[in-house]
Amino acid sequence: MKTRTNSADLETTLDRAGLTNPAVREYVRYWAEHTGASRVEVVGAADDARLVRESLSVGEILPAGDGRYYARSYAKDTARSEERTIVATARQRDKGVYNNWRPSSEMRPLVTELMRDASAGKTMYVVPYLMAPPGSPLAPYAVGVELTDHRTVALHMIRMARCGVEYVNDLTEPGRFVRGVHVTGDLPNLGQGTPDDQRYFVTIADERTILHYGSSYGGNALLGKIAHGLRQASYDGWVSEEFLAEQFMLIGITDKHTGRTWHICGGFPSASGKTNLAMMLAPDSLGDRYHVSFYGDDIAWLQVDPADGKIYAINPEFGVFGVAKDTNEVTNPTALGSVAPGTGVLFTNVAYNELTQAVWWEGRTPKPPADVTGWRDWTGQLISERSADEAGKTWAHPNSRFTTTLANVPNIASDFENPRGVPIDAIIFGGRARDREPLIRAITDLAEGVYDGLTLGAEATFAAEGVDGQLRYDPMSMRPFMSYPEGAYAGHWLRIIGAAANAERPIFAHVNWFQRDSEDGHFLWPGYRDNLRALLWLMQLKEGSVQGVQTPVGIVPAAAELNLEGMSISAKDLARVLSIDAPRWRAEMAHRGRHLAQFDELPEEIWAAHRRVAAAIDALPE
Ligand code: OXD
Ligand code: MN
Repeated sequence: MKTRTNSADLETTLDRAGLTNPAVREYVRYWAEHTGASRVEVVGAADDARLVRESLSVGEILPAGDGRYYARSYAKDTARSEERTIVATARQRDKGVYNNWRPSSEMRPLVTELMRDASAGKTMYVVPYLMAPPGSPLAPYAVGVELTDHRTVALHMIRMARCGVEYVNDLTEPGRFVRGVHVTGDLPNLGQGTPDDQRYFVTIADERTILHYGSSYGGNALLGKIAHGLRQASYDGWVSEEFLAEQFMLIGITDKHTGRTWHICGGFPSASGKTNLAMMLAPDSLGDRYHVSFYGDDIAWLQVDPADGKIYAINPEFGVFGVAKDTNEVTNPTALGSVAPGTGVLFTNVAYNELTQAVWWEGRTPKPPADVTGWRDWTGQLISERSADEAGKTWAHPNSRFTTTLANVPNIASDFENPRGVPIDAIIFGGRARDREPLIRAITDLAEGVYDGLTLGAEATFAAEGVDGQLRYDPMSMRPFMSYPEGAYAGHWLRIIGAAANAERPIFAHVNWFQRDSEDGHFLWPGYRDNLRALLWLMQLKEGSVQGVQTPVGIVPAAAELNLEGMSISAKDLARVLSIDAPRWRAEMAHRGRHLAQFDELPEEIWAAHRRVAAAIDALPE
């Protein structure tokens, strides 16, 4: 018989940890009793070294060289599960197209029951955290406490959020924190991906409660990041009418000659190179003049400061939970620097060499290590014992990750902890489009910018989802994180960005680094560091030093306006990435009309923007 925490021990534990907030203590008491955990431990950043030692000693993590660690997750638990993720509230009118809404009266008892005694025999780690730089005006929305019965999840949280009792002890309103409960469950018996799936990842947004059951993979188990940082925060931002919470990267570009820094944030659907862009360095030929600094690769919260009428953004996170696949010296040297020896990085589901403690993933080098001695794939199988049939299997899981704190990123901005955030000059959207979308098109009208974000999408692949050339729309890259109806979401965007003073309003742009030649398939634009050239043009356009060429879908650069120093591209390819393909755009407009029509109460300004763009495209010559 497993023992559960006894209440006197629990009080002593909370006292010793210095956890004084009475509402947090009450919450811990309830869930410790309900989940049947046999021990409770309060952890924060100061406990990291000890937790690492304990995890190493029982083999939950393995050493991956000096100050680097490695973990495998359960083989059927390797990705965020969108189908099992639910936003629940008491109000049917919160139901949107993408938020998988269910009544909280149904979901709370259901998940609570699944969690009953489900942590028996385990330790419940209490992780108080703050999803904001300390002192931020948005800090009241950023306080949370995650309870988790998985030590590796606590290690991830310490890398991804600011963690410690100091973030909850002195709240003006002690009960104002997000309550996140993570119970792993019996992973081999949860029917992942079958009709009997037992997993539930529920954000009860109007109660600021997150109940996640049935996974220990980061995307489902790090409740501070996606569930709080995006779903809960976007709901809070809407209800309070104060801010936006978006799946956006955030960078700064400094002109070393003038000392001016521009800040750009933006959304990209998965697999569109968002982390590579966020960690971009200036091309060598422009490096003497420009410096790119990193603020964040995945989440930004935006609000207007009435004092100066500017939009300010913070990255609420404290770390990077990046996809390892294809990360190498060319695609993202900054990411490699941020997982160097001594960084405390935690790799998940990459390939691991048990003799040398080296790690490897597809795309790290063109070919896997030639000598397979000691190498195991992400499932733990020795590569040397693979059968002929298994030879084609990847060594790392395609969604394998590295988790490292922001301070490890070599070009982290010196002011990344500024509580006020940084003023935003531009908001960009971009997908991976093999034709139609030019390199960059700038949008100066607010409604057209929001409309562009709402019609953002990723190209359907040939194999999977449907019609070639048609996008899988992913509004603002928030489709998996939408917490309230899309029509209201559009209205909230118009209100928040519209509250900026006219002269301070960010410019919008849509970017695409992925156009290909229709005959031989080569990429028309070199990408990676050279992408900075498009963003520099955007900043010059905003400041009026270039004019660009007006098209129905925005302003594109005149070829001579792009700084191409030290870069090679043929005149033909350049002309192609700066042109608008009228027939392809006409087809796209019809898809967009159907996409937008799904959303109830979409503001008239968005429909008007759609009609304006459609009419201008119709007026283009064939
Ligand atoms: C995601 C992530 O799943 O950031 O989008 O991990
Ligand atoms: Mn993300």
